[in-house]
Amino acid sequence: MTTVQLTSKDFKSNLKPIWCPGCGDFGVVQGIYRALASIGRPPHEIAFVSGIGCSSRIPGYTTAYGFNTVHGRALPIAQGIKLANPELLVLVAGGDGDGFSIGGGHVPHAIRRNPDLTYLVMDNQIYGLTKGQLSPTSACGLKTVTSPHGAIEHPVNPLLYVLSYGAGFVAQATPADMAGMTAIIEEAIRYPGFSFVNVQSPCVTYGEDHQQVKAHRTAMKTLASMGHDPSDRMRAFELASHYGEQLYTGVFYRNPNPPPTYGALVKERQAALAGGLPRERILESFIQR
Ligand SMILES: Cc1ncc(C[n+]2csc(CCOP(=O)(O)OP(=O)(O)O)c2C)c(N)n1
Ligand code: SF4
Repeated sequence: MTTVQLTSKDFKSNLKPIWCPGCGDFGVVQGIYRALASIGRPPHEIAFVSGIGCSSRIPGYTTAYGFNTVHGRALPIAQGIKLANPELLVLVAGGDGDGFSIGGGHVPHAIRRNPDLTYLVMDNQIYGLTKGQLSPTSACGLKTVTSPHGAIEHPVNPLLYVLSYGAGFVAQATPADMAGMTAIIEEAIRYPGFSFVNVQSPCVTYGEDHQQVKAHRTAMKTLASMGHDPSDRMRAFELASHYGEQLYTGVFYRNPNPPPTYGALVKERQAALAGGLPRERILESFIQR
C-alpha cells in the first residue's frame, strides 16, 4: 500500500463525460477526485466498480481501474475483487435504480458481511439512462413516463434501509455543498468496513428541474449544525426517517467500535486453519463473537 502526494487532476481520466449539462453527477465526480487526492492512494491501487445507469459511468471518468458491470450487480462483483485483492481500495457506485431496485437484494448481504468497501449511490429519484421511468426512491405522486397519473406507491428510504441492516457508516451528501460532500466521501473511504453515502445528485433532464433543485438547496440542513452525535444509532434512525421531506447532509451513523471486516475474518480463519487448530474450535471462536 502506497500513500503519495496527489491532486484531483491525477484522478481525472481523458474521457469526456457525456452526462447532460447540469447533471448532478458532474459535481459528484469532482468530489470523488478531491477525496481520493486527500486519501493519497495512487490510481492503480484503486478499483472502481459500478452497475448500469448514467451515474454508473463514473468509474470511466477516473484514472482508477474501472469496471462498469451489470445492472444491479456492482456490489457482488466489488466484494469478489476485494476478497481476491485485499490491498486494493474498492469503491462502488451507481444509481438509486441500480442499488435499490434491481440490485436491492444485494445490499443487505454486502452489509452483513462487512467488506471494507465504500458504496456511493447517486440518488436522483428517477431512471435517468432509460429516459425517466419511476425509480424506487421516486416520491409518491411523481409523474413520470411510467406513472403518467402520478406514482401511488411510497419510496424506499435508502438511509433507513442500510441502517437497519447494520451498516457501520451511513451518510448523505449533495454536490450543492462540494466541500461537505468531499469530506463525507473521504470519511466514508477511511471507515474500516462497509460505508454508504447517499448522494442527492439531481437529474435535471427527467427529474428535478432547476427551480426544484434550488428549493432543495435552501431546504438543506447539515447534521453537524444540529449537534447530531454520529455514534447515536437510534437518533440516526429518527433523522433518517425524514428522507424525502428534509434534506439532511452529513454522517447519520458511524460505528464507534467498527467490527472486524469480512476480509480480516477470512484471513484470521485461514491462519487458524494453517496453524492446525481443530475446525470445531475455530468455528466456535467465530460464532462466539
Ligand atoms: C438487467 C437489466 N435490466 C434493465 C436494464 C435497463 N436499465 C439500464 S440503466 C437502468 C436504470 C437506471 O437508473 P439508475 O440506476 O437510477 O441510474 P441513473 O441512470 O438514474 O443514474 C435500467 C432500467 C439493464 N441495463 N439491464
Ligand atoms: S439523464 Fe439525468 S442522470 Fe442522466 S446524464 Fe442526464 S441529467 Fe444526468
